[in-house]
Amino acid sequence: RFYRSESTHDLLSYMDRGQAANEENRWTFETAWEAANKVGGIYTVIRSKAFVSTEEMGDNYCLLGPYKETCARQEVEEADFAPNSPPYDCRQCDEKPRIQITYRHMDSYKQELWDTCSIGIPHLDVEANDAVILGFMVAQFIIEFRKAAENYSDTPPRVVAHFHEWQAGIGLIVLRVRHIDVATVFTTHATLLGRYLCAGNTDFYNNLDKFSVDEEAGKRQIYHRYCMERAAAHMTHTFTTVSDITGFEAEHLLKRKPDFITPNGLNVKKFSALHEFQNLHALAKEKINEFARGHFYGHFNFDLDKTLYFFIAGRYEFGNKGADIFIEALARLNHYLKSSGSEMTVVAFLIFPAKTNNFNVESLRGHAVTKSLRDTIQDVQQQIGKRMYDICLRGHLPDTSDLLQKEDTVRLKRCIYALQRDGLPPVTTHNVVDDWSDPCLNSIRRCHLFNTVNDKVKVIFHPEFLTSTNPLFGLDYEEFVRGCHLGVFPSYYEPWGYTPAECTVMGIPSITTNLSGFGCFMQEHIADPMSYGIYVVDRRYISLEGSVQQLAQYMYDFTKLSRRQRIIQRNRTERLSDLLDWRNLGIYYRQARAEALQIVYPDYVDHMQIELGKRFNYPRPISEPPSPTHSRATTPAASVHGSDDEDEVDEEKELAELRISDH
Ligand code: G6P
Ligand code: 1S3
Repeated sequence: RFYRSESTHDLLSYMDRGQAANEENRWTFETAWEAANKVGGIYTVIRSKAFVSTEEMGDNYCLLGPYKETCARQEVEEADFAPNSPPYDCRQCDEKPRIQITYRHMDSYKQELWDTCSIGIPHLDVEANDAVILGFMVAQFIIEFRKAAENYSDTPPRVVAHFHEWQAGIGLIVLRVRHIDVATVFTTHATLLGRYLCAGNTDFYNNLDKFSVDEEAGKRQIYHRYCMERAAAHMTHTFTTVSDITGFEAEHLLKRKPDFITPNGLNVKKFSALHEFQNLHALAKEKINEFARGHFYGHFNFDLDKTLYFFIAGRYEFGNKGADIFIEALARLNHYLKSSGSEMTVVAFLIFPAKTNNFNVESLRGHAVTKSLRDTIQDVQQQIGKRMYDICLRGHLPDTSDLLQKEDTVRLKRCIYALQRDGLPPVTTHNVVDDWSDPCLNSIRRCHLFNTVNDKVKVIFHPEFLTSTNPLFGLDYEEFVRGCHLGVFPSYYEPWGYTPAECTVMGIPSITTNLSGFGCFMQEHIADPMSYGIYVVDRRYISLEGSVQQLAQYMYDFTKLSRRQRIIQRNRTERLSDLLDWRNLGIYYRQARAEALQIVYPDYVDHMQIELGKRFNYPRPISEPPSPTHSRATTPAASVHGSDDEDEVDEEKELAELRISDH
């Protein structure tokens, strides 16, 4: 049900930078705990959507969130309100904004919640207390703002207050119980109970209609949070979730079916030349190669030209994010590669933030010794160059013995000795706190993935998110993703799943599941996701063992692709970016707001009626699929666009454009 207009121009025509909104005195306030505060996926939703939100609403769009000093320093440009001009200055009475009245009102806030909604919030739940403070401050701000907006124009103000997830839900509840004349939207990105139930080995999807929700919430001591979430979902004018699968979950666990599905988009960067993102892949991969040289020093017996980088990343929810089946499938992949005599090596990264005591010495040492070798070689190279120059100037051809002198050999020997090590290359880059109970490390141990020279699959657990200041990689997350070959995200609980979506817009193939919002969305809109580099593991209709086998097989098939096939596949993956662009997907949020406005202000007319419900389908790619035929579950290779001959020509064009040599 993805809407796509005939031309981007039509689609963007309502994006007038707030002109219409300003004339109509229409405002949007969006509130999230993760606004400019990086915790998880909602941060990405808010941040990546900001561009289209302001393109549509201009200055009439405002984001609200908790003030976190360190995040604010990095994320927010402070600015003063321009005097006597909108946006309205709510500081009329005091020097400081009035909304700064905080914790001392906690008891009265909680009393109000109890009196109006019978929600009792225990004293010791800090996260819930923060949610109460944020909620009341936001509500108070919007109430003040609304009053001020009445004097601004002859047109009465139309305010949409949009709240994300339970932590922001109190703001919505307060506006509703105080009967404030604003239209409300509530979006849930995951349900509290769903996340807890899935993390606890429950057969979640087959029992969704059977859970006794109050009891389950009570058992997990989250009953009050659950009440906050459920009250917000019921009191809002329009309720949305990020995917059909979460909609289904909400219907059973929150007892309200969403009015809209608001799929998550990204702010897609378009390159002017097709091969530009391919070049970026090669550049970033070289940096990962450098990391691999350092990490595996002393056991570096594999060819980087025949090495593939796979990775999993996300919030550290071991089972929910599918790290359990990833490690299990890696062990099988190791076996397949060994027993088939494959030339390929796979280095698999697991990036999940966990508690650590910094980098471990072995990892740092590896990078120090390889750096020292590199520096020595550079120095020797320079010396050889000088010597060669002098000899040639004297009219002779240099002899190799004149060039490499004894002292150079000694220096190089010393470096080579330093490259010897007693133990194996570590499976983690950090000292993990309580590493005996860490689920990733335990699973790696159980599967015997110890990075021996005989292993064709090497694993590296990096228990920290990547930043460009990281001393081991020197890459930020985006660059790292570009340099990898395959993202593997076999989640069990994943309302949307930004990680595979990010891979897609960067042209990196990925593995997802039919239990993730993203995976289902792709299956719905693409005729043959696999030929676009989107592999969907079945975690819904087959056994756990079946899913592990399927995942291992997908990864194994991927290792059999030639470089040429990988390049073609990356091109195809990148072609899907439009599907995930907020310029296209932002429309759903817009519709959810329009509907809320129409409920509260029946005379409100949305002048830009946009038809939702048009289904856009990506056909099979125009050329032969890059996957080995036996791995392809369903599709014959036939083209939907023309004859096979034409397809071949297109494929040739594609390759010619890339100017690659076939390996
Ligand atoms: C990009 C570059 C090519 C390079 C290739 C490596 O396509 O433009 O020059 O050969 O990446 O691909 P691989 O899948 O082996 O990392
Ligand atoms: C949630 O964040 P998470 O990683 O805890 O919200 C994200 C944004 O909607 C979504 O992509 C993800 O699946 C959810 O799980």
